[in-house]
Amino acid sequence: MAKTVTAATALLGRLKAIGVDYVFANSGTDFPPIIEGLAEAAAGGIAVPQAIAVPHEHAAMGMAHGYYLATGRPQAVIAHTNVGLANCAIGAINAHVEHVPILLFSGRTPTVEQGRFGARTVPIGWGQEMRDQTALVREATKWDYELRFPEQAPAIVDRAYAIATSSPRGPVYVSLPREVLCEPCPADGLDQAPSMTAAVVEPGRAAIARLAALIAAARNPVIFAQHGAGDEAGFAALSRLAADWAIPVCQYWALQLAIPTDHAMAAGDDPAPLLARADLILCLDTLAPWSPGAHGPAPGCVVAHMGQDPLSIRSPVRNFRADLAVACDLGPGLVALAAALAGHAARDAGSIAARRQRIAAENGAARRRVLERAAPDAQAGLTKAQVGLVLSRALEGRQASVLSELGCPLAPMRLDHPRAWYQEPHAGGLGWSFPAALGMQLADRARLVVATLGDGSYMFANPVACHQIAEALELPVLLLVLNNAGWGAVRHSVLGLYPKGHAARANRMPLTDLSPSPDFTKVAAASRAWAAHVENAADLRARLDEALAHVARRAGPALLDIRIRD
Ligand SMILES: Cc1ncc(C[n+]2csc(CCOP(=O)(O)OP(=O)(O)O)c2C)c(N)n1
Repeated sequence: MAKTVTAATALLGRLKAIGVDYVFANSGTDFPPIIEGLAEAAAGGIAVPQAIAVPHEHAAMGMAHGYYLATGRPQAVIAHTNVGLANCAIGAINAHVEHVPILLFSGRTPTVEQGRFGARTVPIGWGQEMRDQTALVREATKWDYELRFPEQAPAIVDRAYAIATSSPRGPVYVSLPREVLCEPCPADGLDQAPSMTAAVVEPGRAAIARLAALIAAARNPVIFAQHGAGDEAGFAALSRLAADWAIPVCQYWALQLAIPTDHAMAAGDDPAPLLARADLILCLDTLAPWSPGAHGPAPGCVVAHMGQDPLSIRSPVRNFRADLAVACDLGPGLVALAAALAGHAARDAGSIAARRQRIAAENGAARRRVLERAAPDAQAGLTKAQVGLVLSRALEGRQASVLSELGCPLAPMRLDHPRAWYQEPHAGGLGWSFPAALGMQLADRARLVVATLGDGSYMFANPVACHQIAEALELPVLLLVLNNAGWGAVRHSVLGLYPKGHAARANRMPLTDLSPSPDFTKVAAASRAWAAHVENAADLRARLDEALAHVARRAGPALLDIRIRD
């Protein structure tokens, strides 16, 4: 008779075989077959991913997100039935909007009340029943399925992985009924290569040629970038083509770095002056390249988009002009574009040189103003920009990744490589940066990973759970909590809509105050992290250097609770 294992064991073994390193899991009564499966695999010599107990599902999703950003390889999250899945929902929303593939699983309360192995045993078996459990995350996933038969497990894993990693990428969800996980599945072939490959869209020759011709003919081309430049090669290609063709690159609400912040063509984060004069705009993977209520391209301006989902097909409403939409990954797309542009002689080399000089002078002056504004002021309290500038200087010469979630702004920082900068997803599901930093650090233990985040974002991250993970997995991330004892972003949003309203005139704005602020150093210390307060500009650099020295010793995480104004 052919050898069998349980469906749970087969699922875990298959995950490992197709390249999943970690299962971030938060277990429950649906987990006996999974936990037994891990033990069965160990006893039977079946390789499985490393299973990590994560004390909150939101953290598990954030870790998978961060791990993918660092490696380009999706990981698995397994949660407890509908309740665990509900806690995964924000992570799924964040990942879906950012095209981050994650293999999300959760148990399904046993279908039957008796008469089958794995049937319901305790009241939650009834309490966790739902008519449509998948509805909790369906809108935030590309594809979903409920495992019906045990022998489907390996093939479903292959299909889930291939779909998640196909363009446009994103999370997928599979629900796992307990009885099915307990049933036998053939063990043969679990270690075979994947049976299905991802469908990835390559840059089309004709579209790239047309884009290159448009750029070569434009008088004032402008590039908007929000998700970096794809990969190392794309990053280098963008820097080169922006310099060669004198094209300013605007990084408005940028989640990743597309061009070094001090590159002569790095045009900061304000779209307005660039939109006013552009006759050609290339949007690189931009969900919302500017704010149409505030400004937009001039009449007659041609707008092109490039990215794995250039029209953002999941958005019901998104009406940015698109004269050309090039579907491809940014890295290969930018390399192809640079090559196509190399075939174009500049229409008028003299005018391009003059344009280059003008743009470089404008960008240089703008950057000097940003740096002046961010210069620490010993009298007034610290600002986020000031912390960013000091952090940037402290990081000079180190290969660091900085995450920002309502944390330090990009503008005053000097960052120059494609893995230098990660901002919170455009979906804005807060509590992202702490666990994402943990995932990045897990993927690359030698790297310096710094998360800068608001005090609100820190609390959204379930910090006790995240510190537990950092200690348990020995992940020496550095956290800078920018503490204004409130939700500044919400306050600013009220002021934006009602600048002279009642709330603006009142001394305290309702629903934005988080005072008294907890002592976050004690939260960190509860898991034996190094932690200190920073009250003013004078102390910041010294404390930062101490914290950096601590994480450099790989002695565990460090946290600075930094008092900021506003
Ligand atoms: C899960 C979630 N809940 C609520 C919000 C709405 N929200 C956006 S910004 C913000 C405040 C964040 O506070 P903090 O991290 O301290 O940064 P600050 O606004 O003070 O700069 C809130 C509550 C959100 N984006 N996500």
